[in-house]
Amino acid sequence: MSLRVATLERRTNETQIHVSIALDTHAVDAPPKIQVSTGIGFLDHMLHALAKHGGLALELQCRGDLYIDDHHTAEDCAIALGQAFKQALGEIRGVKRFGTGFAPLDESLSRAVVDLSSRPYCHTHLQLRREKIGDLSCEMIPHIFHSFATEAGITLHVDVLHGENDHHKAESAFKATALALKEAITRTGSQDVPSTKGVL
Ligand SMILES: [Mn+2]
Repeated sequence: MSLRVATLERRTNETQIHVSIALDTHAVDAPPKIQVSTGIGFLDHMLHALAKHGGLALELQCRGDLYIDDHHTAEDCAIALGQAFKQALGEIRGVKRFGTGFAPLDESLSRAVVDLSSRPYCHTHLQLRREKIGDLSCEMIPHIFHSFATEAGITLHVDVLHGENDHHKAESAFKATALALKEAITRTGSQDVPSTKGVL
């Protein structure tokens, strides 16, 4: 069975991104390589957590127009990651399709639910109160989930159920999403298309 991998370059006047992703890291002996460098420290931290707990190998480098602000870089990294994820996943066949993740981080608890539906939709309820965490604007965090879900072609619901510390809330949200994705992309061993319609 072929390993699910993708590499892509995404270049605009605002950002230049290289991303490589591998979904089947359990099939490889070495620990999955995760190297994220976006120029936004907290975004690196979140994408690293997403890859680590999603069981993904991920290389993502972005050179963006951070002299403007964090918007283009954060959005475009999420777009590129979503595109790479979709490309690596390929046809939705022989996978669980649905995934659920709960992740606490101290006082914060998040829930994420994923459907590899080919129907892009994203709901987020993150309860963030600060303007920024490090150099990442809090308003960009739901936008990252939306951009990723849209480009990946998945349905994604992410809720911070409770929490106090915004760093914890955001990190638990990414970890919960990672766990949900990891379950959804798990191979079932069959070649079945997990839909009554016969196609996803
Ligand atoms: Mn942290």
